[in-house]
Amino acid sequence: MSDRSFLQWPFFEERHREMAERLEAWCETHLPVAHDEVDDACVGLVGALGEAGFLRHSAGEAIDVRTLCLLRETLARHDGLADFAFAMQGLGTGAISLYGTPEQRQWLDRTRSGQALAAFALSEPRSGSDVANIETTATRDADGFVLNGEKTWISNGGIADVYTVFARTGEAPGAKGLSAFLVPADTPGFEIRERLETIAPHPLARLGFRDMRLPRESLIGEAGQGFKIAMSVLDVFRSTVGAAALGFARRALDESLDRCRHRELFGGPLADLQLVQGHLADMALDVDAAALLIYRAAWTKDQGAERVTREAAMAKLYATDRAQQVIDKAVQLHGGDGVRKGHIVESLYREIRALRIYEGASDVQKVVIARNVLESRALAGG
Ligand code: COS
Repeated sequence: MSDRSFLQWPFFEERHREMAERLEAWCETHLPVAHDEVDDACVGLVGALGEAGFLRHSAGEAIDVRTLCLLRETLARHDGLADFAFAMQGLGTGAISLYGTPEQRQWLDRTRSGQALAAFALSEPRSGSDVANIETTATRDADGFVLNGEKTWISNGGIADVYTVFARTGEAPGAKGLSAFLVPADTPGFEIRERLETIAPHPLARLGFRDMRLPRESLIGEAGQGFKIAMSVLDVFRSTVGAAALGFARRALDESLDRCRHRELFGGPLADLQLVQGHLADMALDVDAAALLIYRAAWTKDQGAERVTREAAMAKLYATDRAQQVIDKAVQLHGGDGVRKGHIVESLYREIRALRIYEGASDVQKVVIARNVLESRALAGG
């Protein structure tokens, strides 16, 4: 059983602890699922998470970030694909949760029940980190907009029923000329141009929009506000990426503790060797420090902070970078088993890598944190 003492930290309320217990019991009977066919596995996971009621936390008027983080870290500890399936329902509908009209919000009933899959389409072949450089265009016509362009690295791309798509509407150059749109997958002009395979298989695709006609009502929030909408959605979900990394790291630590207690070497358990203890200490420290940053960011947002850009960036940067180190140590402590295909530690090693890239690469998080502390210093008149 994984260390659960963190649930007693003052960041949490009784409802969080109850949800975490219920989820843990659910994970023990439902996870992991087979990953041979990732599309089917994801659709099945979304259905099962919806039926069990957990997806209701993924979207809505008041998103509770602590609940999102607890869900992601617990699911990730049991099965990376289950975490992915849950996370995309939230990220894919985040803009609707925060800025959607009552009509747009009807989609939330379907994504929260697990009947519809959602996706967040921001990245493009020439604009991943540099969001202000988006080239997909949404041109106004008499009835609404005409969408043309391409998106890539889109999670749930190819299996989602609804996409949040960011495009250039041209109110101003750069970041101030973007808008967000709600795009059902069955809209004529929607193309799945390529399915993308990665080291840890997840449903991913490159998508195209060819002369796609969108009604005026598909605009989410105001025209020209797309960059801020994208950033505020990422502010909510970035700490949850850290939480997923934390779940992977906790699992790596748990597996390592079992291994080191039971594997005999030089006449005693591996855990008796001081160099091994050094690794275990580093791993435990990284796990707790990451958890503190994540739940600090989540708690701050849940207290009503308008922006948690710095807290969320710190949580994502630290938790994903340190989880990579924790998992690398776990591989080392497992010896040959650590790199054997199908071993849990081998799959964690593949799962963790993308988290330092997506939803704002580690390098971008450093830029965000540095700008934030410099700005605070300037405001303080230092
Ligand atoms: N919430 C609300 N508004 C925000 C914001 C946030 N988190 N971050 C920036 N803004 C606002 C700024 O205040 C600014 O508005 P004003 O000009 O009115 O002050 C505007 O948005 C532009 O911001 P900025 O000048 O910082 O834009 P940049 O193009 O320099 O942004 C970074 C650069 C790198 C920070 C941004 O593009 C980013 O986060 N990139 C990573 C994106 C990402 O996560 N990609 C992965 C795709 S999802 S898998």
